[in-house]
Amino acid sequence: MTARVFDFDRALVRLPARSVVDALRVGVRPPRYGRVLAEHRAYVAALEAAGVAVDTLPALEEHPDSVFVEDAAFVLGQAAILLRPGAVSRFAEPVALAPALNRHFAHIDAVDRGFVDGGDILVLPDAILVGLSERTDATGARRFCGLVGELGRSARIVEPPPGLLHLKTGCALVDERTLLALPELAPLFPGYEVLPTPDGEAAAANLLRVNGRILMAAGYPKTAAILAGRGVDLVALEAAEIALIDAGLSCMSLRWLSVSGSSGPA
Ligand code: CIR
Repeated sequence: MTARVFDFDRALVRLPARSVVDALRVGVRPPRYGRVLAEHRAYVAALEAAGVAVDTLPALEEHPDSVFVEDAAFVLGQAAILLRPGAVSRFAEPVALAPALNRHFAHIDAVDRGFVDGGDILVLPDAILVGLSERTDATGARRFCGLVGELGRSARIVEPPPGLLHLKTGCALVDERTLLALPELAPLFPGYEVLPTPDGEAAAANLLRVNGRILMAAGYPKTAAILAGRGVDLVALEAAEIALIDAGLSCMSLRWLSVSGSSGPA
């Protein structure tokens, strides 16, 4: 059976640092370290229960946002691309991640100009999208698309409406033909069925499809009702503490399929 873009058997995560209380985009209050740690533990357990072997890296106190490994690199099958996060305090995170990526990937490349955060990269069955944002600029996005092209895959740039931290703050793949997305993002996905996030539940959009499961933030009953009955197991995870720093479930891991024959957009 051909693998799907959300079939994964490996993931890389990094333990949250105590300095996460000083992370970027603090909203109503800073997160509590103990609660972030608890959310992270449950997240890793959910990945493992979904069939993923997780490599957990040590916390990096000097990088408050380093628990959000997704923003520092992009991984696909046997290859990894170091990104260039667009926030000054996150510039060094890709370098810190490189030794771990070297352990897992035969081919490693790097975006060498501009800025790209992994939260702006969405892998769909027919395309890899990179969204422009305050963290991802046109130069970085073009360099990223070039590197993806060298891997024999194609990526294209999209321009989501302003206001979101990242493209994936507002959308996620539910199955091979369906996304959950903020209504204003729907035009970015021609050819797909787009389930609009229900009123008051925009924060549920950053869910994570992993193999036969959907990991979603707890506390969004209307979204859970929409997703129920679509042939996937729904796993609700506490994510309220990381939401205080504008983070969701996709950001806490890099995920890939290590066995050969992994699928993805051509
Ligand atoms: C930041 O502002 O960079 C972090 N506080 C949140 C990063 C969330 N990352 C993601 O959605 N991919």
